[in-house]
Amino acid sequence: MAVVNYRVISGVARIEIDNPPVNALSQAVRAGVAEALARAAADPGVAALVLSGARGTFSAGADLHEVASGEAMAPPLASELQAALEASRKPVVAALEGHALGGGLELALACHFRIGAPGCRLGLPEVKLGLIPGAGGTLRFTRLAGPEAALESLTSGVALTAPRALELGLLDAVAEPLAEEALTFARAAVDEARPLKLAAQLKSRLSAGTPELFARFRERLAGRLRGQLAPALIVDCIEAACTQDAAEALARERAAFLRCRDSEQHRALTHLFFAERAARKVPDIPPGTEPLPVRSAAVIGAGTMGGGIAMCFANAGIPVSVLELNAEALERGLQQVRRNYAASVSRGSLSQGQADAALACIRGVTEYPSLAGADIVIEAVFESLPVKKDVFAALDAVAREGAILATNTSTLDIDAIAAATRRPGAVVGTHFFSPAHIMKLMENVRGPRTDPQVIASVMALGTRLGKVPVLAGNCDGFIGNRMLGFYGLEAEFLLEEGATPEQVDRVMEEFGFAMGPLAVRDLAGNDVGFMIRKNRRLPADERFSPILERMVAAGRLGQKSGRGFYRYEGRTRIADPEVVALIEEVSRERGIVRRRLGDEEIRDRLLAPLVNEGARIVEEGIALRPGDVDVVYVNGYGFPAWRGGPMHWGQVSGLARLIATLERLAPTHGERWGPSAALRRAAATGAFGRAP
Ligand code: T1G
Repeated sequence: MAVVNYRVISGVARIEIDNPPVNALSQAVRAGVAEALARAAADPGVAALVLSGARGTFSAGADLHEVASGEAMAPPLASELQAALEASRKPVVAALEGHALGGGLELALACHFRIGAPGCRLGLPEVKLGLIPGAGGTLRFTRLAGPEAALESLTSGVALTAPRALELGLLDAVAEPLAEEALTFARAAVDEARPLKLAAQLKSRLSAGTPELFARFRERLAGRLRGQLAPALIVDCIEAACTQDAAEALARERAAFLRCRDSEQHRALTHLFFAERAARKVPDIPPGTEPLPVRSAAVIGAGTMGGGIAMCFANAGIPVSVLELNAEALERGLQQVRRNYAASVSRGSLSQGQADAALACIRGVTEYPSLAGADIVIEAVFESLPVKKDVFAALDAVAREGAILATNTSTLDIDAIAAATRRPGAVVGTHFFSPAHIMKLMENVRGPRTDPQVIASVMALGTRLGKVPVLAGNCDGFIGNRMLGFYGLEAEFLLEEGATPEQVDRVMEEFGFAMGPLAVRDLAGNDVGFMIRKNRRLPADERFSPILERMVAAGRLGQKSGRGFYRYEGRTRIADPEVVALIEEVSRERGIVRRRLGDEEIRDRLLAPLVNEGARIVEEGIALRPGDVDVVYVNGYGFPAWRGGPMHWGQVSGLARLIATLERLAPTHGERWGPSAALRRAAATGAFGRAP
C-alpha cells in the first residue's frame, strides 16, 4: 500500500503522507517523499508543491518503533529530505492539519511556507521521550519563532495552537478548507514570485538570544531538571542556533540527539509512551463491545474530590450535576470549584471563556431524584464502607436503567459496594487522584461482577476526559495504594533506625520524586494517612511504627497545622529538632540503636517493596501488565517518568540487588516484606508475568 500519494493539480504537485494511524515518518514514508520531490522537481508541468498528510492529520513525527530500535536510521534520512526541500527552486508549501509533531513539524519547517487549518497543533514533544528534536528543529524553530518561544516550547514539549503558531511565524497563514487554500497559496507564491523563505538562514530573531536569556532559563530549568538529560541539551542547541552558523548548529544538534537516543532515559520514557497506550486495552472484553454513551454525569459529594471530578467532566464539555444533601455544603463545594477555575484563568492555563463554558456545565443539586437522568454517577463521599453502601442503595433507587454507578473509593471493596444495589454489573471503581482536575491517572477498578461493557465505558471515558486510564482488579488498595502502603511504612522504619526526615526526602527527591515521602505525608495530612492505614485490610500481625500515631497525637498534622515531619513557614519546610526527638524516643522504646544510613540503602529500601508488591499485583492479575503498574505509579504517585516507573526501574537497576534488600527486611518487618515468588521468577526469567 502506498504510504505517499502523488498527484498534480493545475501545475501544483500534491505530496500526501498516507501512513495510518498517525502518518509516522517510517523509512517507507521518507523514501516515498524523496521520490515524489524528485519527480516534482523534474516535471516541467509542476510549478509548485504542497506537502500534506492524509486522514486529517499531517504527521506525528518519526516512527517511535524505529527510533527505539537504536539502529541507525535507514536512508533517506530526514536531513536528506530537508536538503531537497530547501534546494527546490519551486515553492514548497506544507499544509498542516491535526498534528504536526516532532520530525513531522521539522519536515514542514524545511518547506518554504506553512499553512495550517484552524484546529491544527504544532509541536516538538521529543523532550517527553527523553529526546531532543533531531532533524533541525532546534535550528529552524528558533530562527523562525525566536529563542524565547523555542526555549519554552521545546523544553516543555507542549504543542502550539494554530493562532499561536501564526503569531510566532511558524505558520504563514491559517485557512480552511485546507486542501484548496494550500493549492491557492502555492499558486500565488508562483504568480507573485514570492522569495523562497529558508528558515535555517533567517537571522532577524536571533539578537534576542543573549547570554543573559540563556543563563536565566538554565537557572529556571535547574529546579525542574532533577537529572534529566534532554532539556539541558535542548537549551544548548537553541543557544547554538543563535550563536553559530547553521551547519555547526545542526552538527551540535545531531550529536546531542544521538546521545539522548542512546540514553536510558529515552528508553524509559518510550516504555511509558507505549505502556500508557497498551493500558487502555482490556484483553477479555469481547471485541466490538461498544462503550455506553456518556452524555451527562453526576457526582455525589462536593468535597475536594467531588468538585475536582465534576471539573473533569465540565472541562470535557459534559454536563454534570453535583449533589450534596445540604445547601451550605453544596455552596462551599461549588465555591471551591469557582476558585479553581479563577486560578486557572489567572495562571493563563484557561481563558475566561473556557472557564465560563466549563462552569456552565456544572449544576448543583440537593435531591437524589435529580440524578435520575445521568448516564454515569460517581460517588465521592467519605471513605467509609457503610457510608458508601448507603449512598449506593439510594442511588440504585433513582438512577436510570443502564446508568454506570461508579465509586471513587481509593481502597474499599468494590464488590461489597455493589452488593448494596440490585445491579452489581453496573458498579465499577473510578479512582481519581487529588487534585482530580489536574492529576492524569484514572485507576478504574473492576469488581468480579462488573459488566464488560461498563469496564469498556469507563476506560473510554478516561481517555475522553484527558486522563490516563488503567484497569485494576478488586483488592485492598487496588494497584497504587496497595504499593504505597509499603513506601509510607518503610519511610517510618528508616526514621526509627537512624535516618532523618530531611535525609529520606532528599534521597527520593534526588532520585526524581517531586516530593519525598515525609513531605508528601505532611502535604496530605498525617491524620489522613493514619486514618487510611486504619482502614486497610492488612494482616493481623502487620508491624507498624508508632511514629505516625505519635505525630498525630502531638498535633503534628503536617502543613495544615504548621508542623508535621517539618516545621512550616508558609509552604517552606524547615527541619524541626522536636521531630527528631520524637523519633529518637521511639527508637529507644524499640531498643533500636540508631545508626547512620547511606543514601543508596534508603533508596533501595523504599523502592524494592514497590517492585516486589508490583510483581505480586501482576502475578495475581490485579494489574494486566507490568507496564500498567508503571503507568499507575508515574501518573498517580509521582514516580519520575524518566525512570520509567517502578517495574521498569527495577529491571534496569537489577532485581537481584532488590531481592537481597528484601531478604534483609523480612526478619524485622514481617513475611510480606520478603521477596515474592513473582519477583524471584522475574529475576530468573527477565520478565514479570502471571503466575504459571
Ligand atoms: N510512532 C509510532 N507509533 C505512534 C507514534 C509515533 N510517532 N505516535 C503514535 N503512535 C501510535 C500509538 O502507539 C498508537 O498505537 C496509535 O499510534 C495512536 O496513537 C527526529 C526522532 C499524535 C497526539 O512524540 O503524541 O520525531 O496503541 O493512541 O491519542 O525529532 O500519538 O493503536 O497500537 O496516541 O489520537 C515525536 C507521539 C517522535 C508524538 C495522537 N512525536 N504521538 O494521539 O492517538 S520523535 C511524538 C502522540 C521524533 C525527530 C524525533 C500521539 C498523537 P496503538 P494515540 P491519539
